Amino acid sequence: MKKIIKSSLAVLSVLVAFTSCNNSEKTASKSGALSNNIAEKVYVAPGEHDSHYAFISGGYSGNLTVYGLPSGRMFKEIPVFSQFPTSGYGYSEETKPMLNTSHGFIPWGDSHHPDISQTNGEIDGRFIFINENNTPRIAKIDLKTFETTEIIEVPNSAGNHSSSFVTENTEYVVAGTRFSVPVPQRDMPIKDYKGNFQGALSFISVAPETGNMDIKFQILMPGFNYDLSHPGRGKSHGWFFFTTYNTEEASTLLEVNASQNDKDFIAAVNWKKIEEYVNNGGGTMMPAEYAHNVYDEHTHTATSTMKKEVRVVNPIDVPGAVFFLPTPKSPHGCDVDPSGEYIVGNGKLSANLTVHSFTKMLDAIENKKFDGDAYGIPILKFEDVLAGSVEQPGLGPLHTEFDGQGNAYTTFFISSEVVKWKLGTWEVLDRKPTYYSVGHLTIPGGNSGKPQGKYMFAMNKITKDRYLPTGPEMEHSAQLYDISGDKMELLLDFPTHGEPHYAAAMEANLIKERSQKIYNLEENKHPYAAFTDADTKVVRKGNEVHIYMTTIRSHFSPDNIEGVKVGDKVFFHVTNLEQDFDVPHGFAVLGQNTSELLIMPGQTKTSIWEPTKVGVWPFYCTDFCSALHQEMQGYIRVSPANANTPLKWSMGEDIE
Ligand code: K7E
Ligand code: CUA
Repeated sequence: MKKIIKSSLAVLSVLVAFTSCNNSEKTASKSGALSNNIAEKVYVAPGEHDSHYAFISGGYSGNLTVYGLPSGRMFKEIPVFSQFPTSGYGYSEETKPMLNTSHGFIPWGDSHHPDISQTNGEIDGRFIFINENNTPRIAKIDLKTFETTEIIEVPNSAGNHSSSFVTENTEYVVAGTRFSVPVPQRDMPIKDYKGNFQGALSFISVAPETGNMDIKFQILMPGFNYDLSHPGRGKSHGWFFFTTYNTEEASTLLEVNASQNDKDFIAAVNWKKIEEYVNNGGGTMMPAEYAHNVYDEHTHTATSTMKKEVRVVNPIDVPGAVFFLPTPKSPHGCDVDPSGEYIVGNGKLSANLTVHSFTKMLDAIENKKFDGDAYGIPILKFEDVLAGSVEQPGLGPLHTEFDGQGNAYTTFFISSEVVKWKLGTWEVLDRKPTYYSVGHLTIPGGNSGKPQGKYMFAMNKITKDRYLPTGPEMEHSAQLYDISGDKMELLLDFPTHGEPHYAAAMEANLIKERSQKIYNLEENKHPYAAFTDADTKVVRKGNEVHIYMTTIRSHFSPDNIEGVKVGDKVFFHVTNLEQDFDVPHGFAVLGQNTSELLIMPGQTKTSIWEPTKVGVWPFYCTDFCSALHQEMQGYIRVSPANANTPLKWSMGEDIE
């Protein structure tokens, strides 16, 4: 045992050493000298628009950022799993329920893999989904409004990483567990992991019209780590593929103990078969607790419902539904080419890149050519399912994307490069260094049946020396390549926010025309909305004070309020009466123990203030909205707890 540990650590340290010297070499050589027409290729003249949107995960920021391609300009940060003071998301009363979970209110998340909804295997630009790794959740963002409109928690899961990828008609958004855990959770010795923990693969249905999410079923798999996943497409539509590592089922020192097996598996799941089984009453309902949070565009308010059970399926109860494809050395990315024939397993510690054939897999299954089983799940023979391998393409492969012209692009973390290779012949066609240590890469539409192979961008983990230093940490960096020719051409470096893991990208046209400009005031069904000056009022209910307030350039109504007392809970319900594109108003009051509000045209948002001090306190608009923005202010008087100051409010005259 000791020996194994020592020799494995030695291998790892060599790899680490390789990483660092490789980096410094590139630093020194300053390669990446660009030909002089490069600037034109990324130049988007003032007032012109980019041709593509890129949605880049924020990793530990918990959010999703929106960029333009080819310019690399950041347009927006969409708050998803993290409170966001910039817009008041997760602070306003209306949005707090979005962050509710079975563990209570969780103001932070770790977001990894965005994926855009599809119709017939093509990106349709309706929704974008993204997973939360730490407290397992899947979110849906509506691309009409760029708002997070639904979050569903995933029970029986832990480290929700092989997520959130969608099937070719968005039938399901799939979420697989990275960490196996006791199911259901219970108090047990960690050393009894092997054979007792389980890995849940969740299939979350997406309603065709509304997009509403619901967990249709969970497959309870052996206690491996399910790292990444991809849906079959075209001929393999109806299947889903998951890479696994730690088939050793170790619970400690995984860097060594989970690197023992020569091969781990790709799990191939025939979800159509399981769906049929479930539709006929198969599986069992299991008690579980998980939050389902939905944002209503008309009340501008989210509600959180706690669900009480989930349907689970034991894979060995559905013969012919789940198989294991042996895949070398702790594969990370699991990528399926646009035709659906090739399944790439990116074995992190493997010298070669393994590609499985869907057709061969079906043949082997049909002829029952099994090589034993793991916990009752048949294992296919490596040679029987192998389509081919790319020989020694680089070190530390992580992820692969496709250009739709028969080529694949794989990132290599350790040798810091993107390698282009040909599907079918497995020959390496080109390689380009990245600066440095690349994780994921994205080609617009690369995760669909119809990639648009013009641009590719690599998301790099280390940035040192590419930009001006910003203290010990630098924002991660993305690099944009032109892949329309035979050779990849580096066009641009641009910083990204948080830690980008995956990104989804698409042509701008599909989103741009449908983007919503305002919320229609007539459709505002918020119970505390005020639409005219006559609707504005202040209502006391015990120690709660509800202020129905409106805002329009350049005043609040009311803007003078008296009769509030220390110990009150003051609700500012602010309706933005504007019906013009891009004219939000802000709201904040001195000493408020939360964030500001940013209220979109036609929207109502609520902020709670619990004044602790007697005085006359100003509030104001936080968004510079007009020439008289600085005049957009008001006062609220706070009297002692035992005072008899009558409740009064006004605008445009002195309070009498
Ligand atoms: Cu960063 Cu897909 Cu979470 Cu690989 S993962 S890099
Ligand atoms: Cu409204 Cu500034």
